[in-house]
Amino acid sequence: MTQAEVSPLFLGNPILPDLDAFTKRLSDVWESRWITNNGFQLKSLEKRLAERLNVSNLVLFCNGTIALLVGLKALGIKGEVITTPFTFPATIHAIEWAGLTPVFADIDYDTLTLDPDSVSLRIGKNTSAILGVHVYGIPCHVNSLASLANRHGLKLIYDGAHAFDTTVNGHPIAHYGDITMFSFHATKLFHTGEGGALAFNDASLRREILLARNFGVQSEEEVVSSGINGKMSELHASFGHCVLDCVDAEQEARTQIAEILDSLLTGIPGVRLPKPPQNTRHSRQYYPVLFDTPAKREAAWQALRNEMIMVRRYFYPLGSSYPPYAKLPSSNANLLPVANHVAERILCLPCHSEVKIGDAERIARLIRSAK
Ligand code: T4K
Repeated sequence: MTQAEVSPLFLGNPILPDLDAFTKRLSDVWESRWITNNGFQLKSLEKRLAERLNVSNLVLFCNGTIALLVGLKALGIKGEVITTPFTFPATIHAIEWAGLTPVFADIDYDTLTLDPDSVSLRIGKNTSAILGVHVYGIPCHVNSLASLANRHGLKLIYDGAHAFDTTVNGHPIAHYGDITMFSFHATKLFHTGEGGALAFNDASLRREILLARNFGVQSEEEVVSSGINGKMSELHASFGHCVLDCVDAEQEARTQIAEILDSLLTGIPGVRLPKPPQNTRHSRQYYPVLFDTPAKREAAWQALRNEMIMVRRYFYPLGSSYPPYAKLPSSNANLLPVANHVAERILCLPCHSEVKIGDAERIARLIRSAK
């Protein structure tokens, strides 16, 4: 086979549910003539997801970015928010769009999530919140961050875009912090094409969040807050119902292939795998590996891409280097040594149901020979 005939092995492989099942759901939507704004498909999906993720409050949104923005507003956060530069741009941009200032803290060498010691050094008189990211589905140091937030009277919000079904000591990830955002973009384990959600424990936030999702409109005569359009349509919610039926099988396949990759990659000189905190189950949203030198990462990236294995350097470049944030005092690379080290050495590998054992072996061989 020539290279042109080889089909790419993408980093993500969206679950595509049975088309007949989706068509059936769509015919219900047609019949109802209700296409968006708090419809039946949305409300029933919210209920199913709240049960699945074991949370008392879950509100669906059109995407995770808008959900995060709404979460920041709903918590009444002002001033500075301490966060990680090692994330997708959406985390940091949501802070900026909410009229707040991001302050970057460094990450932990093993888990790649916010380092609580670095966070504590960044807390100042203008800090009002900590925004942790459960990057790749690896949970943050939730107990240490909670202690810090409590001690300093800060809100604690999590970007759990990657953390569907992540648990800590058997507790669902959304039990930690004031609010957790999930992304349901097509590339996520569970998805609705485009979509997202906020999960929270304090039911009194519900009214504010629901209003914010729908322009702040309370009734035909009353607009009570500066809301936005964060609504998820019935078409996306219908898709989500069908995807949810397939998540367990996909999750099982990812766990198996991740275990195979673990055994093939462990012990390769110059390669290390992140270490999630103990007693956690992580979602396997992405499969990250780290190289001992940037040159080796680039060599592996090129070798894998040459074989149409579409690996990605998530999350390089660091958020602290984006032009809108590069001049912030906390963006100084000397303050973020681990994040800068990791961003130059990270590579995410495909890890989903389309990755066969032979693919995993090929990936490991190419990584082993990268110089
Ligand atoms: N916070 C964090 C930590 C996040 O990672 C994200 C999003 C957010 C917040 C914001 O949540 P959302 O507002 O998106 O709900 C993608 C996604 O667009 C983004 O949702 C995701 N994180 C990010 C990590 O990845 P790209 O531009 O890097 O991915 P893209 O579109 O190139 O897709 C990746 C691979 O997946 C491709 O190689 C091919 C495959 N793919 C992709 C799509 C869209 C498919 O096979 N089918 C598809 O439909 O951003």
